[in-house]
Amino acid sequence: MPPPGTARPVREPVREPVGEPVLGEPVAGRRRLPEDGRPSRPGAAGHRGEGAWPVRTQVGIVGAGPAGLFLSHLLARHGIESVVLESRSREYVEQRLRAGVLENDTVELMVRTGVGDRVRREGLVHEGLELRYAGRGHRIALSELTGGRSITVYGQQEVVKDLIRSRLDSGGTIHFEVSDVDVHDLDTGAPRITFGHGGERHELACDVIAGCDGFHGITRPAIPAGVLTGYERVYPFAWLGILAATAPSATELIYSYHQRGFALHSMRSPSITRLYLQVPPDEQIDGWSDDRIWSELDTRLSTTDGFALAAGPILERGITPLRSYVVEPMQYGRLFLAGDAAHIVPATGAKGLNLAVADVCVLAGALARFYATGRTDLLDGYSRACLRRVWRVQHFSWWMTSMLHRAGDDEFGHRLQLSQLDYVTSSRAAATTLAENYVGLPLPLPGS
Ligand code: RFL
Ligand code: PHB
Repeated sequence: MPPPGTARPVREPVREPVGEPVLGEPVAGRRRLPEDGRPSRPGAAGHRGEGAWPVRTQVGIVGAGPAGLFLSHLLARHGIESVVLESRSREYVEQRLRAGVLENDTVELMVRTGVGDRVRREGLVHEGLELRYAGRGHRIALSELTGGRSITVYGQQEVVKDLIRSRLDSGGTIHFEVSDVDVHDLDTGAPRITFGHGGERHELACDVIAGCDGFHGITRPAIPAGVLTGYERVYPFAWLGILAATAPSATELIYSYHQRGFALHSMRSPSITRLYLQVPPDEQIDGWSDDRIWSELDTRLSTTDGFALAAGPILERGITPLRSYVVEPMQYGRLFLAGDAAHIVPATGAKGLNLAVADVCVLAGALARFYATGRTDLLDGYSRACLRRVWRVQHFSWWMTSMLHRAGDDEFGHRLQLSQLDYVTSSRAAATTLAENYVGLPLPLPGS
């Protein structure tokens, strides 16, 4: 077996014999959601104008991040048509630097649904991680503790590239650089999306709208006041993240708790390192020279046995706030929220993208059941089904964040954190709890 952290193949794909319908062609046996008792329209997406703009689809998806793209991909496998509307350019979403850790079943889902070739080839499979404190490292054997499950380090923008290519190659519709997206008639059987492009307004009639437009999107705020309840925790720190052109200094991720604050050593490839530092929430990036960043990382990642951090040219840098947020319910009428549009987790648990994937697995399954049988039970239970996992992941992300960040001069809290770290790194039961959550709870995978 190769050493942990090196690229190696994930299990072989189990492909399902599902045909990909071309957008606009009726699919045999497809049903439409009834529109308030009116007979549903024929199964084809209509087009108008120059023929490039669909005016009708089954599922209108706002946002081409991981949630929207995975949803469109999964729906297509069930023969359900969708149109994805994205405010940014294709280049922008394919370069946006974000997540790096994919759970076991996120990768498995990609592989089993035919978009996993590159993640299997280029992703770095990790079977453990390190918790570092008081100058010493302690390995959490993720795979050994979870019956062989693992995580894969593979950039979010690579997942996005893989999904966009797959959707477009198989005839899917994604419109980039649309403006002024708005959703209407959500509490009727015929919701609509309006948007601008090239100086013209367009309208898309849908059976269902999926709000996959992230935390700052327009779908959640379009729900009438009084329907949703938000639950939030804001942390008194942020992360300063860098991408550096230097080989990782260790084969596994290192989560380090230090008197001066948290630091994280991660990576993107054998020659690119990703590193993070805890900073105050209002920190300005201008105050951080390259030397200051490397020196602070060096201090916070140092060990008594001489760990050496390799420095190199910094390719990108940015500051991200840490926040926990959940909205309940995740549905209003024919609008279903998924991913960051419905919840945010602090990045310490490496969960946001993975949770977005879990939401859209539930939504795709519920829509597939409806279009196949006419039953709405899974759609009606969408929010409840998602929120069970959302709160588990919220707890894990909050717990990792609380254990690993320095909160002012709270000496009592500091000692509690050391005690928790000591427990997690010495008790198999406690380490298993971390490992089980970190590699991710099972997803409803096709072929299982
Ligand atoms: P996204 O990715 O924000 O995508 C939403 C998309 O909607 C578009 N949009 C609109 N489109 C049309 N009309 C509008 N009005 C629109 N408004 C917005 C946006 O342009 C965008 O393309 O949400 P989605 O799909 O729910 O995906 C969520 C993930 O992106 C997010 O949770 C993760 O990046 C979080 N995260 C991590 N997650 C992990 O699972 N593992 C990790 O290791 C991990 N590390 C991280 C992270 C997030 C980070 N930052 C920068 C927030 C590390 C960091 C530093
Ligand atoms: C990353 O590689 O970007 C990364 C890794 C682990 C985290 C968050 C981000 O918890």
